[in-house]
Amino acid sequence: MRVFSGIQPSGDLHIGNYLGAVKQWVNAQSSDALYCVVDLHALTLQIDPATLRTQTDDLVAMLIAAGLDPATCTLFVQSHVPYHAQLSWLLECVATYGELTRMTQFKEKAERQDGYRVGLLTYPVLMAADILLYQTEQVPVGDDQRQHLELARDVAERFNNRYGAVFTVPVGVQPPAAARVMDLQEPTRKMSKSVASPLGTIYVLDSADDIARKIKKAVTDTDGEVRFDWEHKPGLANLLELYSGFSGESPSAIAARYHRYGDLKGDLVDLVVTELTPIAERYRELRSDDVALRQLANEGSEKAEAVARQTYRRAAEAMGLQ
Ligand code: ATP
Ligand code: LTN
Repeated sequence: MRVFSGIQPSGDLHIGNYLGAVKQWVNAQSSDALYCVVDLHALTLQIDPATLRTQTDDLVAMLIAAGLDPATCTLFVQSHVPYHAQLSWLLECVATYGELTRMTQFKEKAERQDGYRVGLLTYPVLMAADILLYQTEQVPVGDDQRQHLELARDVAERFNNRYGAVFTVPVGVQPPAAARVMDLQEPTRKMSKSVASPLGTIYVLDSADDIARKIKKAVTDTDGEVRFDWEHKPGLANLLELYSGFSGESPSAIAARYHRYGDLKGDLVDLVVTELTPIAERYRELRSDDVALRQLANEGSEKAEAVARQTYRRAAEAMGLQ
């Protein structure tokens, strides 16, 4: 089963990224899985060049620390493989302006700034290129990427109908719990790398003390009943989803075992700290050797490029390029 997914080096990894995406990637890794640090996507918003460079190395190290094994799967950096940008252009001539302007994430991000970049609009086409270059069957992503994935499927089908069967049509896969982790302080907004919310976001590299403080201060409600109910008790539902993401038990089964918010929060702190502490330790080791890290990423890029080249050539020829 060919698996592909990507993540932007746009800030520190939080537990939403970890549970929604990275943990699924680790479980799905095989010689047929490719995972990509999508640095080209990070250019759609303002980012300092030196920061982008550092965050790309940070994220490669973080993904290995979280359990991706570069000897098993292919881990690489998007801009190292030129076919992503090249196929993206071809697909921009298949996707329509109307479908891109309808993307929720584009509308939200464009609203927050003046003079937003064209790349913010065309970003889902680049994402489609990422996926389609590898004849991907499954794309493990969080819930917020569903609409972008649907676009990738539409573009693949339209291309195949118009120019001949070149692309596999991919499907998105979400984890059973924690596919959309919400901000701990504002449980109606998703936890996000690029929105600063110091108490609302738990980072994978947070200290045990910070994790405890953030979970203890997480917003709940005043009725005091432990029950899994997103509509009426979003803060508590979010904590139950997190608990489920870390333990594998279902949110309702977890809720049934607790009577007090404080007890639930205390056990959640232990679960999170136990899983994240060894990741942070491995991360620090890996990050202390830049040369070895870059070497691993370069090897991944070579493997990816060999696959991407073939699909790109087929797509270009099908469209009439010589
Ligand atoms: P940004 O705020 O810069 O958009 P992000 O935190 O949304 O960043 P991405 O790099 O866009 O992170 O996403 C990487 C992966 O993490 C994607 O598969 C995405 O669906 C998933 N993801 C992001 N935020 C969450 C969340 N709050 N809950 C679950 N999954 C998430
Ligand atoms: N748009 C995604 C990141 C991303 C991605 C991909 C995910 C870029 N290319 C290909 C899956 C497959 C996001 O999380 N913001």
